[in-house]
Amino acid sequence: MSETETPIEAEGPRRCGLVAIVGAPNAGKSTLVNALTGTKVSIVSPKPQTTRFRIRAVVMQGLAQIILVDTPGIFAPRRRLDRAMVAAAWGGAQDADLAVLIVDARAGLTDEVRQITEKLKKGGRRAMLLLNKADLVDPTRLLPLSRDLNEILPFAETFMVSALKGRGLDKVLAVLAQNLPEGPWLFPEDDLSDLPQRMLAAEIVREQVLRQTHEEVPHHATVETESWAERKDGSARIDVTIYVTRSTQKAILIGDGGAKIKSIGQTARRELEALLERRIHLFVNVKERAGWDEERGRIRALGLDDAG
Ligand SMILES: Nc1nc2c(ncn2[C@@H]2O[C@H](COP(=O)(O)OP(=O)(O)OP(=O)(O)O)[C@@H](O)[C@H]2O)c(=O)[nH]1
Ligand SMILES: [Mg+2]
Repeated sequence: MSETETPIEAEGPRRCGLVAIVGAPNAGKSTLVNALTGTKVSIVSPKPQTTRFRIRAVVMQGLAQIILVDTPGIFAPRRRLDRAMVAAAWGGAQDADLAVLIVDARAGLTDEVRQITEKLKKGGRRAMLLLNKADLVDPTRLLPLSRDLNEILPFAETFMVSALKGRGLDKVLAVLAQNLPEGPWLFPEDDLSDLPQRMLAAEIVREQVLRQTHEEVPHHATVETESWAERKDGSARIDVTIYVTRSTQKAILIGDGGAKIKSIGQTARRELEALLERRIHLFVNVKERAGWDEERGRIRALGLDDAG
């Protein structure tokens, strides 16, 4: 190398930091994390309380490694499961270098959002505001919303984006990168997510439960991968169990002549094959297990700490 050539390292310092994405349920946190990483690391559904545990995703932006942490939505918890989810969300904000509060612009400044913003302020963590779903509202509504929220907590930055349409996200990445502390990267550049494959399989099945069933079923279902067997032909056999709390929920999940569970299994299998780029044989079981959402073991199986 000649003396005049600049090594890449000299272009600036390496940066690395944790950015927690927090907000009310259904604000679009997981959609945002998927859009920023350009891949599916976290499941998304139209129903609130889709994400149950923290998921880390790594995005490289120039010399900065942005470690995004998707968190469960923050709401008033009732069940043991809900308490553990909300605790995981606040824990994510506490551990982070930067918290991004994401607000559904169409829903606006709800009581829930106000409470989260006030608590975020008390935590004293550096915070940025991201008004999401800008595609659903008249642009004139964004500025007043931003002003009201910035009155409660003066945010270091306010973004207005559509995570779904991918609008405004380049700026988000650029600003996040600039605001991370200098330091070495914590993860290999291609280490996209910390979700183990067994968890991924369970999550993809749960996403279909959320999308294909309604009312009380989605929030009373949990999915666990029971076994994962590699086959000689390069495919894998995955056995998962969906636990529900009542026999009526089990009947809905199975559907007439098994039609519903078949449809859930088929869609999940296709999705898994695309994500893992291999053939998958997926076997889905449904079991009734009253009170699993109050059970320590089931909650720990989700990777949640259960202090309560
Ligand atoms: N129109 C529109 N819809 C969006 C946008 N971002 C997310 N959504 C939709 O909002 C719903 C909730 O999205 P999620 O990403 O699952 O929301 P979340 O905040 O992770 O929800 P929880 O995990 O339940 O807390 C889904 O139906 C998304 O498609 C957006 O920018 N525009
Ligand atoms: Mg989510």
